[in-house]
Amino acid sequence: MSNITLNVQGMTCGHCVNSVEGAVQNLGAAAKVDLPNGSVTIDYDETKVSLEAIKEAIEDQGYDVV
Ligand code: 9UX
Repeated sequence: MSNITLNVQGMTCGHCVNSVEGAVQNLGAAAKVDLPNGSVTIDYDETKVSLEAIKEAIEDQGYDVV
């Protein structure tokens, strides 16, 4: 398992949290958004899903991974 914290721009409300966490969870990874901090902590199995796919899923929701 791998763990990483990404900085994600554009998350400002609870619906954003649900969108981002849901998109990552759909890939079989665990995500926890820290809204005040503008970050997302992700636990994932790198043999099952790539970090690149996780970043794309977040960006597809309309947020910028920086
Ligand atoms: Mo809330 Mo987030 O109205 O993009 S869903 S700001």
